[in-house]
Amino acid sequence: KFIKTTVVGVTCVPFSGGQPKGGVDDGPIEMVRFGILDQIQDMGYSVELSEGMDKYRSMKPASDLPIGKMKNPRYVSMAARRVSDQVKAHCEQGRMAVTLGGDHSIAMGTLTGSSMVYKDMCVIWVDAHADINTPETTDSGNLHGCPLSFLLGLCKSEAPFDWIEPCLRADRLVYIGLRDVDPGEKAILRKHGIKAFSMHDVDKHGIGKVVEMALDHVNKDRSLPIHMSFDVDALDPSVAPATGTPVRGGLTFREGHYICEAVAETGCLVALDLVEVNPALGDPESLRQTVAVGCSLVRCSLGESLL
Ligand code: 5AB
Ligand code: MN
Ligand code: MN
Ligand code: MN
Repeated sequence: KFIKTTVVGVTCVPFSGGQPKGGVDDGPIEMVRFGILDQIQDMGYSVELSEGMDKYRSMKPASDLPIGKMKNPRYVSMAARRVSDQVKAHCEQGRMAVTLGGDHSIAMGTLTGSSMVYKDMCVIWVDAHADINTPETTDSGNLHGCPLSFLLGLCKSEAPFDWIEPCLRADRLVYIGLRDVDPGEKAILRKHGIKAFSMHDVDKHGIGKVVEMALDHVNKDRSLPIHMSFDVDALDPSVAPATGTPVRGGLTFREGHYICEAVAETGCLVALDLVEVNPALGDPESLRQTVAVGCSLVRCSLGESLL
């Protein structure tokens, strides 16, 4: 409906500054090594890769003292701004924008980028966590737990994040998979009436019904562009063990894939993030399993299972 080419615009973001564990910056390269780019091409797409993925690491400022509770604020801001430019460029060309992370703070960039081109887009956030802490409510100070508060305009526009224009409406955001939400985040979700389908809802209704309800909430007529931001920790740790903040009781392999398949089926997907794969955590088999499932979710989102 919105995608104008058979080109997939892939942005690799080897970035870990939004949280303290090293290794998540190797997520994209591991997915590339596993063959994600060839796999996308084998589906009949061509791939346009954003340039200079090495730059993300070298952007790290020599000094980046916390601002309030926020850790690495300048580094996170600079990286997200670059991601934003790269994703925006893909969207402007009518390409499907696929971003491989990296920690979830990079969504500050992916969503500002896509929303500049698709002003009325909606967002499906698949995650164990709500990632909606403000610089005030965050306990950890890790910015991968905060991207949505910036995108929704819930915190004041201050340096170094003053370049972020609030670009998302609370009624155009829906969650699937939540099971570890901070008290401050629960208050924000309630206050703004943000729709969330937790694991309890997945148990109660089944994933098919949950995805249908989620789409009905943000995209009743299936007429709006969709940006899906998929945190691999939405999956159960038995399915995706190599991630920084695993939470038990998550989505099964099939439930995760069903979400991607159903979103692909709408024909509305314009941008996808696959984040929080951390190859440094766990044994080689955990790594292989997590990277493989990440690649498989990307392919399903691009319509692999549609005949
Ligand atoms: B992820 C926590 N809410 O703010 C915080 O992995 C966890 O991108 C955030 O979903 C998890 O630190 C961020 C406790
Ligand atoms: Mn998460
Ligand atoms: Mn997340
Ligand atoms: Mn995580």
